[in-house]
Amino acid sequence: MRGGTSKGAVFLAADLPADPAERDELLLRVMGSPDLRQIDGLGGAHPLTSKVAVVAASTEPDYDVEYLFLQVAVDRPWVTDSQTCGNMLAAVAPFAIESGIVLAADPVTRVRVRLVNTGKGATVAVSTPKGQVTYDGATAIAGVPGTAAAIKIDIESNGGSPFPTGQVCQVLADLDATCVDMGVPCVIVRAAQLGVRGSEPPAALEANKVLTERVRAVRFAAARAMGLDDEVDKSTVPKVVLVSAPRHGGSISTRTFIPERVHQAIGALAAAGVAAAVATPGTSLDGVAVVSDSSLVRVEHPSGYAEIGLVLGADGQIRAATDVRTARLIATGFVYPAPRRNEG
Ligand code: NQM
Repeated sequence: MRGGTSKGAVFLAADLPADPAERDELLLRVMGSPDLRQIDGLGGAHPLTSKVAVVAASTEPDYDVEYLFLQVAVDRPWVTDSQTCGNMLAAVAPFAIESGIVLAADPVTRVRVRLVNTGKGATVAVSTPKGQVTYDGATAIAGVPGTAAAIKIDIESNGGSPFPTGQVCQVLADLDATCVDMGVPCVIVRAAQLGVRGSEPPAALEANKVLTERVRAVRFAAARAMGLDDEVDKSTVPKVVLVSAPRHGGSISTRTFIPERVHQAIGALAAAGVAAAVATPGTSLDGVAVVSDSSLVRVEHPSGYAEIGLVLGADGQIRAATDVRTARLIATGFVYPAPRRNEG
């Protein structure tokens, strides 16, 4: 399925081995990793197209669905559950309806999803006229050709502050940095402090070795500050977001290291984190972001922009973020995993 600007394989949990090591070994063979082209599997040779969602009915009273996200590395024999993915979340909700986990309503079905990786929740509204999922519609999202049915995602902040270090701005690896977590931990730094404009194409940023070393250093420092695994090579978080002044009428311009490749757009939950920082005074975005309405933040990225709604409580705290994505069912059926390599 395509979910937002990502693509991956979506499985029922019951169809995969229960043992995580066995499951991950199987998923590497399903996706064709490790191999830069993923020529022998379903993967699309980029982290954004090498994703897996594992879906099950929830036994928790507040949720319908359990969604475990797994990132399958392209060039390494490595699968990690260190992050969730807001883009694939847009695919998980219609999948849960189509596989009978959630009963469809007419014309919209609200699916309450527990994000297993983070323990947080989201509500996803899927277009289901006459009780049938429809992927067709008039909504365009940047980074995806054409239009499709809108899938509205409400991301709960679960009451906590989005700033996990307790500070909205701090110096990390000699940079003014904001650590934020609206579902995917991010560290936000100004592109100018790293000697780049922040409008460069992803490939140019990936090829800049001086830059990528500094990005790695700030990622390491932020992982420590946020209490994450500081063995950054074993995790895909935090993401490093380079920000600069908006160029197309938005609130902020972004380029996001996820964490080695640069996103062609921006993650849905990463965008929610950037929006939270835009709406909060005193962050590393001060003097760069243009804030006209802090309840609707337009986050520019390499393919266009994402529009994030913020729901603020009476105390000014961020209660939830909303994002509109689309999804598409591309194929259903059987996948034939590549043979184990040591078996020839
Ligand atoms: O931040 C890519 C994506 C993502 C994550 C990544 C995501 C999110 O765009 O919610 O969706 O940051 O690795 O799929």
